[in-house]
This record gives sequence, C-alpha cells and structure tokens, in this order.
Amino acid sequence: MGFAKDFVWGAATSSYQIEGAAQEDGKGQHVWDVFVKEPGHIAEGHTGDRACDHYHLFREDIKLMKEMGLMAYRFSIDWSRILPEGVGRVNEKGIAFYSELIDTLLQHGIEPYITLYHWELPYALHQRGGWMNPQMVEWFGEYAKLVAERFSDRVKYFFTLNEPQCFVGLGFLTGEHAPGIKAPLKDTFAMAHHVLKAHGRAVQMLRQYGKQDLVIGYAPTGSMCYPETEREEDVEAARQMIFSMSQEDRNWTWNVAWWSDPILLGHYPEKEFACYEKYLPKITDDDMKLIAEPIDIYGQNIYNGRCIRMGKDGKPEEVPRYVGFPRTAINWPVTPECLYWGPKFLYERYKKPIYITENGLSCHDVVSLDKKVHDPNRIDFLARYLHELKRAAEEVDLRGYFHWSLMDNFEWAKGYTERFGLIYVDYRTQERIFKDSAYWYRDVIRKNGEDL
Ligand code: IFM
Repeated sequence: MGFAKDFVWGAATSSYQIEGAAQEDGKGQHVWDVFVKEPGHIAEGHTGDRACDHYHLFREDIKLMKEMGLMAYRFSIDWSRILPEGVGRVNEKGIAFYSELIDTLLQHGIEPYITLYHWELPYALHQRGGWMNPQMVEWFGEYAKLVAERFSDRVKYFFTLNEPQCFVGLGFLTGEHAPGIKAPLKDTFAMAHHVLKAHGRAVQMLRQYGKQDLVIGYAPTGSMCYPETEREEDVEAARQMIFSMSQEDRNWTWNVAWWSDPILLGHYPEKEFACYEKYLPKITDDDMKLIAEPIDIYGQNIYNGRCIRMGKDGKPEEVPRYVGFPRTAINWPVTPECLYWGPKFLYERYKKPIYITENGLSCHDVVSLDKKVHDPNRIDFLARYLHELKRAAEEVDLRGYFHWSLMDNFEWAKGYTERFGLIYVDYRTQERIFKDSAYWYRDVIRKNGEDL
C-alpha cells in the first residue's frame, strides 16, 4: 500500500513571487505591483520587481526541476501579463512567455498544472471596483477563456483560484496584503460571493474552450483540525471544528466550509449562513448553480492545524499548545497530523480526488562554509508530514502533492525574509543552490515515498 503508483510528486510557485520582469514586455500592472511601492507595506521595502528573475531564467529552472525528479510543476499565470488591462487587448509577448514555459516543461517530461489566479488582480480592474464589482465574474471568465484557447492544447490540469481566504481576508479585511484595504464585513462577504461565482464562470469557460478533456480544480487554504486522540468523540470534535466558522466575525475568512461547500455541495453552510445573514448580499439559485459548476479534483493547501478534543460540555474545544511547541521560522506550528486528518475530513465531506496543492515551511537557510545549504529542519518537517500523508493515501483518493515551494521567493508582506524553497536563491546573483532537502525530496520521488 502507500501512495498510488501514479501519485504525482511536484512543486509549486506563483507568478509574482518568482517571475520578476514586472515592467517588461508589455505586462500590465496588478495590485501587488502598486502595493509594494508604498512605504511600510513590505518587510525591508522589498518588491517582486526582480524576484527570482524566473521570467528570464525559466529554462535553467526547469533543468533543476528535472534534476530533482519532479513529475509536475504547478505555476500561476499573471493575468496582467497576458491581458494588461485585465480585459480586451492581449499581450502576445506575455502569451509567448507562458507558451515557452509550457513547451519546455513538456520537453523535460514535467506535467504543467496551471493556477489561474494567485492574487494578481490587474490594477485596471481594481480601479473599476475589482472584486466588489459583480462584473468580475465575466472578466475572470474571459481571462479563463483566453488561457484555455492558448494553452489547453498542451495543458490538461487547471486550478481556478489559489487561497481565496487570503486574497479576500488579508487583501480586503486586515489590509496586510494588496490592495491593502480594510473593508466593512458586508463588502467582504459580497466580494467572496463574486469570487465564488468567478470560479464557476472560469470552470465553464475552461470546459467550453478547452482543447482536450480538462481536469479542473480549486485550491483553497483554511484552518485544518486534527483530534487530540483517536477516540471517536475527539475525532468527531475535530470534524465539526474544521468545517465551522470562527467565533469572531472579523476572522470569518479563515474557513473551509464557507469557501468549499458552495462549490462542492451547492450551498453555503447552513448554520453559518444564518449567523452571517446580516452581512450577505442577495444570493440567487442561479448564483449557486454557477458556483457549483462541477469540478474534477479538489486542491487543498495545508501547512498546519489546530488540535481539537471534545470538551466536557459536549462541544469541540481547542487544545492549547504547550510551551515551546515546535514552530517554523515564520512562526507557524509544526503539526504533521494535519496532513492525515485534513485530506481525510475533506474527502469524507466532498468526495473528490484530492491534491495537496501546497505544503512546506520557511527556514532561515544560509549557505554554509562548504558552499552547501543544509536544512535539516526542512527534511525533518517533510519526513513527519509526508509520513502522515502516506497514511491518508491509504484511505483517501489522493492524487498528488506539490511542495511549497520549488525555490525561495518573494513571501508577500515578508518580502525575501522567509525562505520556503527546496532550492536556495541568492538574490544578489540569482545563483540557485539545491538545499539538502531537494536531494532528499528527489529520493522520496524516486521511491514513491516507500521509506516514509
Ligand atoms: O507563499 C505563500 C503562497 O503564495 C500561498 N500559500 C502560502 C505560502 C506561504 O506563505
């Protein structure tokens, strides 16, 4: 048993975090291009202007992917690179970049997985109201159509949105991310509804204009939960908690059910709907039908989880973390159990084949005197997490795992201060160095996780 024979081992990135070339070859501007230029938004004033310069170095990067033995690469398209105003005029140079990227991946035997939206809202659309504007549904659909027309002859796998929880929650509620807005709750629920409809519209367009039978999914994040013990009552407590809403309204976006039930079950979660009704826009049956346009696979980004038990009062409660609980450099808890219980609970509820579309950690990696990058913490983290994933693979229809990230990159508001890559990037010279974990992951891939 263990991982299926055709299990897909890959790594993921996103456009703004690695591409650079922010003002090149006719690319339009998006909200991050603008946000990073304002003082105080990004650690140490970093920007993604150059990032990993992947726009120019992608051929070398694909060679490294090959050397690592990756079977698949999940990357995102910068909407404003191919449609500078978000709609209308096509930038052929942007199309040519992604086209060559895809061809080169295929020449190296690496399956491309495209994410349509990893947070780069074209600035021109933002100025027209962005996600507040119901027209976003059609604009996103038009973008998906163009992607299908130009790339789906060679690309079979697509994810629509990456982590709507973040781009709505951090972008429009807390304002930590672009475009840096602290909107009223009512507005954020309206945006979320438009986002879900845009997802549905993109699925329709990909299917209609796809040049082959496409495999289409969605890649949210959300707070995972795992039980303190394997006693049935604790398992039930964790199951209830993972799909329930936060107690605090202003924390509402960190939720699995709100963002996934409509897509996979065709309705918003009932209890929460009642609770948040005062903030909700008008929602019609046609809206729900569009949102629930059938998808083929379910992607979930999983980094950590909360430990849950059934309280004495019969209600689920969170188990406090002990003093000195293990944490990654970015201060996220190390909780490998989430990679077993997360897919298990999601599969029970949504009954779709699952991909882990992101998982990984940041370490403050350095180049040692021997010129190598030793990252034992990453190897230890991955050994623990992938061991749990292997358990899940025995019970769940699990199709693939994409490590976040292929290489160090621009970590949004943290700039380059956090390193998530299997490959170290020296941002001064753009030199790439395999970390020890990249060699370790290569072995995992070769043996299909046999030793985990
Ligand atoms: O870098 C991000 C990515 O863009 C979205 N998911 C989480 C990663 C680590 O923070």
